[in-house]
Amino acid sequence: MSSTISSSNTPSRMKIKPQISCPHCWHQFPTDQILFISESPDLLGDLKLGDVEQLRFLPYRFDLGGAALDAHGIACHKLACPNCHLQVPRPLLYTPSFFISIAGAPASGKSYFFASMIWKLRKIMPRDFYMNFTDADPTMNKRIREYETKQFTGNDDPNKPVAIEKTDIQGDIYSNTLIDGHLTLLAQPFSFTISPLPTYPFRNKAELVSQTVCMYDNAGESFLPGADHATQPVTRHLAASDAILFLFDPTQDLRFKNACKQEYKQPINDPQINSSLGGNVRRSDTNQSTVLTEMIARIKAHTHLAYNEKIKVPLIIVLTKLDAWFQLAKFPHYKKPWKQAKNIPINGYNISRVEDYSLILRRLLLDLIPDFVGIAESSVEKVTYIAVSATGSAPEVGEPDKDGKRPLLYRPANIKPIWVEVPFFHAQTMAGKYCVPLLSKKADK
Ligand SMILES: Nc1nc2c(ncn2[C@@H]2O[C@H](COP(=O)(O)OP(=O)(O)OP(=O)(O)O)[C@@H](O)[C@H]2O)c(=O)[nH]1
Ligand SMILES: [Mg+2]
Ligand SMILES: [Zn+2]
Repeated sequence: MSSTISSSNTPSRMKIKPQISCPHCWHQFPTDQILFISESPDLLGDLKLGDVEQLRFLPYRFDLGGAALDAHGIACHKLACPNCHLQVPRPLLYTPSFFISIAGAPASGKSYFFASMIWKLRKIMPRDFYMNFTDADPTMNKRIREYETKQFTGNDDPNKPVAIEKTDIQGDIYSNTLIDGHLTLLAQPFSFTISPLPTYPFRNKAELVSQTVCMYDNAGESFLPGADHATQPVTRHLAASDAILFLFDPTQDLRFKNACKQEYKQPINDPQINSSLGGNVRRSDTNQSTVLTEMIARIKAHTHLAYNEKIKVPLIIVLTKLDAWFQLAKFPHYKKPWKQAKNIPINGYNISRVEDYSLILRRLLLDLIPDFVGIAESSVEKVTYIAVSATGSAPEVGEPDKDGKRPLLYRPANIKPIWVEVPFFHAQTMAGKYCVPLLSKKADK
């Protein structure tokens, strides 16, 4: 079967991996157990997914091009996990996977950040690193494409104010399936492939840099204490991830907000800090230190770590909404952390610059919320602090909606993200993945 899958639309050089992890249920299985999704309209109904889904099957007939044939002789191309029956993006068969969890309290800025990060990576990877960053499966990434369109191009007019809606705890970014006979709700992964462009200078490293990245955007409520259930393991990706981005929102922390008010000479124009501006500002009722503690407890429980053992996967604390509290950070500058070095023909990632900023942010957090730093660093081996802004500016307060609430809105033409791609590069580097070349300290001089 392996040779059959490789023969159709994949360069012959790329070998099929012997084992893969499902990005929905994290079940690891030998690749020759992978199922196909039938395409004949008469083969509706699947044992695990219900009546409206196409039947999943283990093929035994193939056409001359190597595509699996379903019971009605129709060639099938989509693949599915043998455990949960959900669709597995094809590039996962050929390239190493890299799983990233995005965690954080409700309204901490996860969805805006996720959309900005992906939007920027699609641009920066080909332009600055000669790598392609693209959807592993466009249908599975429909939601993130919608976010990107809304946030950056606008559906018709880039000057028309828009908002990304709050992530729901149910709906089309979740899938219901039967696992061990129980109806189970799983979070939809978003997956992307990274592969070198023909202009990539290190062709012999092509296999090392190629990968499929899977990420998750949950509702903040799913990270709150008490929300982790065996039949709704929507945040179990935390235990399977190669890196975790925990989003901390300074505008939701009273100590941070007070420090901002003291630091800024003029009134701050963000309704999330300055309540006199009005607007329907969403906030988490649960303290963000508690959300971090809960996340750590879940990872330890599901990876069977002892209470005193530290988590080994890197943790990036992403401080969001930097535009609202930039002055407090007192950065000397905030330049992008990569540049063309003399000794390499493409840009190199300046890890030491990111670490210098991380120290500045760590000091600020130690001053304002030392308990948060304590929780992170006593439980995780590698912690880095990175400040970002998904939008680059404050939201404006819109006209009252039908419920009389005034929404927070952005005009796509005005959105200018700051450093949103850096947590991704850093997560990869910290996890020992070769995605972008590193700039040596000497080259940075
Ligand atoms: N000033 C500023 N506000 C932001 C930024 N990113 C998001 N926001 C605001 O933060 C609010 C919450 O953002 P979301 O991305 O929806 O937060 P979330 O973490 O996905 O929330 P849930 O889906 O409820 O978990 C929105 O009202 C945005 O206007 C930013 O970079 N700067
Ligand atoms: Mg969200
Ligand atoms: Zn699965």
